[in-house]
Amino acid sequence: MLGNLILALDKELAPSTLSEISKYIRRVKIGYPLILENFSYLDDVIKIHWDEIIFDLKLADIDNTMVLIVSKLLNYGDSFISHSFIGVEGALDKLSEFLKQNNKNLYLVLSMSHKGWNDSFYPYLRGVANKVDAKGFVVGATKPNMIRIVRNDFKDKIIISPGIGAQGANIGDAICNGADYEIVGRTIYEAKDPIEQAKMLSHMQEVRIDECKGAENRQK
Ligand code: BMP
Repeated sequence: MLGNLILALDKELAPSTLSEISKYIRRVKIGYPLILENFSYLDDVIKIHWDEIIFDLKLADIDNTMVLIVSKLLNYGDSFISHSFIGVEGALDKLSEFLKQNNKNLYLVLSMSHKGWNDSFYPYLRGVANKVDAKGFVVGATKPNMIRIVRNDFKDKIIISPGIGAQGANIGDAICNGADYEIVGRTIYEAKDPIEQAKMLSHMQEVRIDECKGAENRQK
């Protein structure tokens, strides 16, 4: 069984290791650390068949600049993450239109996983999200209450959730609270045996989901 995991590839792993990991984790998220370290490594990443390659550039700029940035990566990925606080007019309107024209997806950040993120802005971000046709949202796994709120506000959107392991959230908990995918970085790429770790996490996630969904069904 394939888990609902996304590998945050913030450091290079040997292509052969990555290829093995892709048997357990079918989605990968790539951000600045990897792009800046070795752009040509992206060619190795895209040779592997993934269900989705997500570029995490946390875009936060005017429309023209964001379109120029994503244009450079259209051949490498399926989806792009942008901040939502930049608003719609002159920013997300053109970005989402451009991505749609190129058959790419947009994810918006609605709540971050770190302590300093201020969720009192959420009503504003929700308003922005309602005006943009995004595939889904980023909501930290360290904030299960925010996952529940976003899930309730956006029933048909995909929620991807970082913060498992290194940042303290337990595998499976974000999904049990309404997320679709859990994003894991350091716990895998810094493990002694990243392949075994990916396999184990995928299994642990499945067990945890069975547990909570089973309990939910028993309550019904
Ligand atoms: P790690 O599992 O090593 O903590 O990595 C989490 C990944 O998710 C990193 O790539 C980080 O930039 C990203 N991320 C996050 O941790 N919190 C957020 O709120 C949004 C993110 O994209």
